[in-house]
Amino acid sequence: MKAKLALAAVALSLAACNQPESAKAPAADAAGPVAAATLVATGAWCRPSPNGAKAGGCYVTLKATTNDRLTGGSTPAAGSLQVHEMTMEDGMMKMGEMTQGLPLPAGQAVALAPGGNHLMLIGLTAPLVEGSTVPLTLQFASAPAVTVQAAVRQPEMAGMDHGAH
Ligand SMILES: [Cu+2]
Repeated sequence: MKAKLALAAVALSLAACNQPESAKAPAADAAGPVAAATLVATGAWCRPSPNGAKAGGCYVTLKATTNDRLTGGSTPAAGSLQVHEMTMEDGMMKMGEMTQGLPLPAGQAVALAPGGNHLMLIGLTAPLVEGSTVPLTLQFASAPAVTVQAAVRQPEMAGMDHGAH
């Protein structure tokens, strides 16, 4: 249910983003340095990858100063880093790359979390080991790239995890 709401919000944001880029104010001088597109990334973490897994999920909370989009990234820990979304298809959760990127409305914290949008490390060069850290460089449509150190750990809300054991 939570994921559904998040996806609805994403759809709304996408609609809002369809305004032409040319509508942007041409001169930022008068407004001062506040106009610079910057991004704050907090609480980055990755799930430990099971033995032999070639992909892993990572999560982070992003807050942009101007309307922006998370378009992708890179990490030395894997061949590629993609932005994924979860969708419900025929009663099954499926994930896929957000080819348009993840919308980041100005001043709004956008959380990537288990069950919803996430960062996918594909082609892991080594297993993600609990207790280690993984550098993730995130790329945005407007803001300069940001590198975060993601802690590899188990999900916090273990009580909500009805995983198959
Ligand atoms: Cu994924």
